[in-house]
Amino acid sequence: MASAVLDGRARAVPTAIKILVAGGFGVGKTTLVSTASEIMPLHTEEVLTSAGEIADDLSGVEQKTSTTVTMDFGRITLADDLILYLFGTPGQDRFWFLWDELALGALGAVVLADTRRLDDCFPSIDYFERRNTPFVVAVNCFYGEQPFQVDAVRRALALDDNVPVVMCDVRDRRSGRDVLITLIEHVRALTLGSAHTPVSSPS
Ligand SMILES: Nc1nc2c(ncn2[C@@H]2O[C@H](COP(=O)(O)OP(=O)(O)OP(=O)(O)O)[C@@H](O)[C@H]2O)c(=O)[nH]1
Ligand SMILES: [Mg+2]
Repeated sequence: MASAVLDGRARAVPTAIKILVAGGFGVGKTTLVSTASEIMPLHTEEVLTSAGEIADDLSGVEQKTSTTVTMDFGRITLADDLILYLFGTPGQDRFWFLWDELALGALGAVVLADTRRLDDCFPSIDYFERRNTPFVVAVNCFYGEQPFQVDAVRRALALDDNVPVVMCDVRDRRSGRDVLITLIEHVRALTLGSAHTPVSSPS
């Protein structure tokens, strides 16, 4: 291929991987895709109206004014040879019908959790467990606070020992990137059956 060889030097064609960013309503999925993305992210936000007050629990995110109605989309280059395409799911239950389409071809998932509403991430965890999709649980530390330890979250969610649980602040680019690196290393370990293959940074 013409683009694969430049000036006589073979150039690696990057691997592109589809990743889902899931979790309960208002847990920070759109924020994670936005801060991590190196391109202008695509959002499908609609304004929350009083009609949704019964269905949408805004406790802890009272300042939230909009919700994702289809998906978020972003891209991040994790290494010279590794690009992730990020697909954020909608958080409201009534958009579950979109999940199978969004999950098609995804190699892994981030399940965001908020320890004030931990139950909200069970449907996402169940979904990925049923599909055998590798996932990590990332606890979004709202206001930088996180009263629970990783082990306590793991026990509360009844996670297998091999499922990584990490703390993060989705408003911080580096933190979001670290979550994605943890996921890729987890996917690699499961695929290769090996313990740990670090992701090398782009030069
Ligand atoms: N203080 C604080 N606010 C946050 C944090 N993460 C997200 N937020 C806010 O919480 C709200 C929810 O964030 P979103 O990123 O829209 O959440 P979402 O999971 O995409 O929401 P849905 O698509 O409606 O399910 C927004 O108002 C964010 O600004 C955080 O770590 N700290
Ligand atoms: Mg959203």
